Amino acid sequence: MDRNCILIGVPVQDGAGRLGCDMGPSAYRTAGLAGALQELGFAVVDRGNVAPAPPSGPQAHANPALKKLAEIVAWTALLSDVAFAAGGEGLPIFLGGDHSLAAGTVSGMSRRAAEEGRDLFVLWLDAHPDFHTPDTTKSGNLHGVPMAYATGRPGFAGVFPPLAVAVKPENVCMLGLRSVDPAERAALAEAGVLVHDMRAIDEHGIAPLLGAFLDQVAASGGLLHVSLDVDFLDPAVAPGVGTTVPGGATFREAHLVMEMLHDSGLVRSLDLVELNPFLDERGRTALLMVDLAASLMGRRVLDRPTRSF
Ligand code: 4U7
Ligand code: MN
Ligand code: MN
Ligand code: MN
Repeated sequence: MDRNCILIGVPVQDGAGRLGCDMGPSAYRTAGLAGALQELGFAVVDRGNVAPAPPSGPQAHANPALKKLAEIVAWTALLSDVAFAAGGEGLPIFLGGDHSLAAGTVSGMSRRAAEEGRDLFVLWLDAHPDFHTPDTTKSGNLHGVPMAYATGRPGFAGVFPPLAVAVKPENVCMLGLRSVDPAERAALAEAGVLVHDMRAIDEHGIAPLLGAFLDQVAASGGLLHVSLDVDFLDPAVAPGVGTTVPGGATFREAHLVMEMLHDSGLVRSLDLVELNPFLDERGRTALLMVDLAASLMGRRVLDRPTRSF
């Protein structure tokens, strides 16, 4: 694991259906992310927040439900370049911001991997697959499309920035799904994405499912990008999110995923997305996300700080 950690604030909220995700980067800083990583021995650079120039006007599309298309296209183009560059300098952690940011971070990291002659693998930790296209989304919220974009699904040509290197669908593992729209279900099956929904986690336990995927990444010599949506977690432990879905990952399931990721040594980049501090309770979701990031970066269970709320 790279010992240089690069924090990049991405205060995008135009991809989500409600306001508040733009405060995510501040909440992670307030919850002590940089200090937690420094304690683990990382050299941490906080680059502050990035933002694209505002678009000159709306971008037309046949789907009238689409919201803020021009804005999200601008974020995607910017973040793809930012991720490509930062991915070559250290381990970038993207502090969202809504999940539309992954259209940029995943596509940029995919280009970075190709530059190194390797494949990008993506671990997608989310209640949702975010596998809509601009044509199939009914809500029109573009945080529901980034993985379809990054894997090169049809429907983005001439709408989103052209992809330098598409992620192979068979290199994607989605863990924790429990809210999938019909169009997404069909597209996931057609593309051949590996999906472990909450029922699979209940039946088999999360460790063997993740372990098999990590073995596959290691065997192929790939780079691993992790995209952690707050709603992967059960709303009982992580209320600070716009899209709560019951039946999510427990505190320990989530930490175990992070601990296994650390032990694998495979992670090259991380998204922390969908935190909505306006909906949080005394910062507990922000603190949990920081703790999870610390577990991923090597903090052991017995070294966890004691906290009460
Ligand atoms: B998130 C949804 F309909 N599929 O398209 C949609 F259920 O980044 C949700 O995972 C998208 O939180 C959720 O609006 C996007 C809905
Ligand atoms: Mn998501
Ligand atoms: Mn989600
Ligand atoms: Mn969400």
